[in-house]
Amino acid sequence: MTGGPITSLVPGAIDTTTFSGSYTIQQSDIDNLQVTNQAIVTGQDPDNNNVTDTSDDNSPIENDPTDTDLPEDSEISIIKTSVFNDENGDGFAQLGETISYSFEVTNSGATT
Ligand SMILES: [Ca+2]
Ligand SMILES: [Ca+2]
Ligand SMILES: [Ca+2]
Repeated sequence: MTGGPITSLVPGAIDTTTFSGSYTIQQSDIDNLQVTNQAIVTGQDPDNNNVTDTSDDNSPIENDPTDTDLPEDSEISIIKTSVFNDENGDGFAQLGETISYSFEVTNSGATT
């Protein structure tokens, strides 16, 4: 976060420009499909006593965290390949000979 401090705020004044910030989304956030956090503000009254508040998402009198929903991107894919095992080496398939299968599974989405 950058900005501040706010040098003075008269009664009724609202400051929306001094502070700003960003957060870099982590894999755990993508897996949770949400980022939740809060800010705390501290000011000094005329007697230099601290006055403080914990942020709310929509009200000056509540203290709910700010939730940011992240769009889900979950995808998976599989490729299956096969090899004929010509176990007697004669170039033909006989009863009892086998086919081996291999599987390549890929997480092609953004969530774990
Ligand atoms: Ca609220
Ligand atoms: Ca609050
Ligand atoms: Ca054979």
